[in-house]
Amino acid sequence: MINIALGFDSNFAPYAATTIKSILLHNKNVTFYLMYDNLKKSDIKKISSIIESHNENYHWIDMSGEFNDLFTGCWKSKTLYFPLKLPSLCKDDRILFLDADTFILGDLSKFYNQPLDGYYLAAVNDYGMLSDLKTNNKLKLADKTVDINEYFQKIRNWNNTDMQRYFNSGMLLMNLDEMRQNKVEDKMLESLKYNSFAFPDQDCINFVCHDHVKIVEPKFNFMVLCRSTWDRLDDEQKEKLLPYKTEKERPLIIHYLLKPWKKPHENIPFSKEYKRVKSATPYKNHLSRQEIFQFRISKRGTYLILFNKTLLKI
Ligand SMILES: [Mn+2]
Repeated sequence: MINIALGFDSNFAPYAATTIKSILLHNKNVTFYLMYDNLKKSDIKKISSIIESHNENYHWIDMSGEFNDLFTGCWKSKTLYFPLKLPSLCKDDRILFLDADTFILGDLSKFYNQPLDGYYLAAVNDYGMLSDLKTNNKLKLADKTVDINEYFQKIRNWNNTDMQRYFNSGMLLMNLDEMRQNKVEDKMLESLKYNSFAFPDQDCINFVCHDHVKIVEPKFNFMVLCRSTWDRLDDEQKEKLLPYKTEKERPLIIHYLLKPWKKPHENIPFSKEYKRVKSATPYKNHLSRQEIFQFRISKRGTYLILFNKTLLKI
């Protein structure tokens, strides 16, 4: 038995449906915990029908009263806070939380059932963030804007060694028993009152769980990065990730930081497969704003996309 949680609203329903479909294609005995806010009845119907067609189980969890006044940064959606509530929402011993921009390429059961004794969760180091630390990018906090290094070193007080254990929150294999025993949910919700987090959910979970996380291989949350972030990675890191980037090897879980529905598909790993799986859902005719029309001239490429067809590419 595998418990899987997602959190989303109607804007993300077509992509959450694709994540769910990709799970169902490779896995049996799954129970979904679907946390939602601002979701249309038609989305609930469509996604329920996907899961029912595979004879698996689901629970819809209405989160509309929760997290109303919190900072959501450029994400503009409070759905990012939903995983913090999982220790009380799911009574089972563990759950796999996945962002709705992830895509599953295989059988999750071995990964799901790995030993987690003494850990609150298993997650993947955020190598994209380590790359961004080499820049002077600005980060938006609730009340001000700060330099990325100033934020992590001075405000969060996390040095370089700490950052090697800083994990991405798009994939969290949560040991719910251990979290409940240590009142981790209360600690996370409490920490939101006294801290200004730049990456609200991710930094809050890192803040509370930092010393209790099992860091796992990047193939369990292979983050697809934009080109400049990729270029700044260490050689060792690039070598590890390249087989997934070039589709020579299949990661178990892809996390599309760069969205296949926003960029020309051919530039994004496993995007053909993503497109195929999306077209096997009730959202097969859905197009994002960028798929309907996109025109770009730059050093990195010139293209015109109209109704999901690349008409011009240089
Ligand atoms: Mn994500």
